[in-house]
Amino acid sequence: MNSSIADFVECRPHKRNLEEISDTSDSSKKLKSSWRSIKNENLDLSYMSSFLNRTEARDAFICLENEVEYFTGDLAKVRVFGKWHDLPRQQAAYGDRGLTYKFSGCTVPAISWVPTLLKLKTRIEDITGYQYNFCLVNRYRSGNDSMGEHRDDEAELDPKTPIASVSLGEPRDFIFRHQDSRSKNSVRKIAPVKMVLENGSLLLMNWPTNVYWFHSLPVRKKILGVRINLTFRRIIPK
Ligand SMILES: O=C(O)CCC(=O)C(=O)O
Repeated sequence: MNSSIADFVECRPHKRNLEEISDTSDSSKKLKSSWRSIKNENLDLSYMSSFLNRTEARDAFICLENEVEYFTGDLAKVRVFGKWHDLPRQQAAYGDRGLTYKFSGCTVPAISWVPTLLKLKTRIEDITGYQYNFCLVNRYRSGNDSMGEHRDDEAELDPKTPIASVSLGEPRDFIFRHQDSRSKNSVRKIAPVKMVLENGSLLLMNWPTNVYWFHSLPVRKKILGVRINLTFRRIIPK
């Protein structure tokens, strides 16, 4: 692949970052401004809109279109209230050897890393200070494809390692809703948190966001373009 993804020079620590950096040098100011912090009751997100510049994002998108093999057959289906449906998007799972991923009642072994995912994983690890061993790839063919409301709170995930979500291609709305305020009849009225995940962006869902908040990527009929999303996760090895 093009070397631009590999040749990153700006490594901005996150685990050690925002609160802990107290000096006011130019580089420190730049570092602070590169992350946007989004907070609400038990919601803690860090968002970097230009994790990848335009060229890097385009290169990564093209490479992933060549490298990623999406699930077919039964793995491309989802069970909702006991009935099987086609997934409203394409999906694939990559990771360290021997790791498995639980998916709608099936256990799927992670495929070995492909070069572009490995390069992006390394860059995220350099920036954040966290280590990742698994990546779920979701490909949205158009605005008709979507992801239903859910929490990433599986027991096998290390809860203290933020899920790191990279977006490539078409920008899409992303919505968080608090568990106590998900229906019209909910006693508590907590406003949803809405954001747009831009091309080349990185979103960290920090603990305890996935304990209390559900997230979804709704249908947007007017959107015609493709979007690829990568969620890097840390699965606790058995
Ligand atoms: O495509 C997205 O940004 C949503 C991904 C997501 O919610 C997930 O992988 O759990």
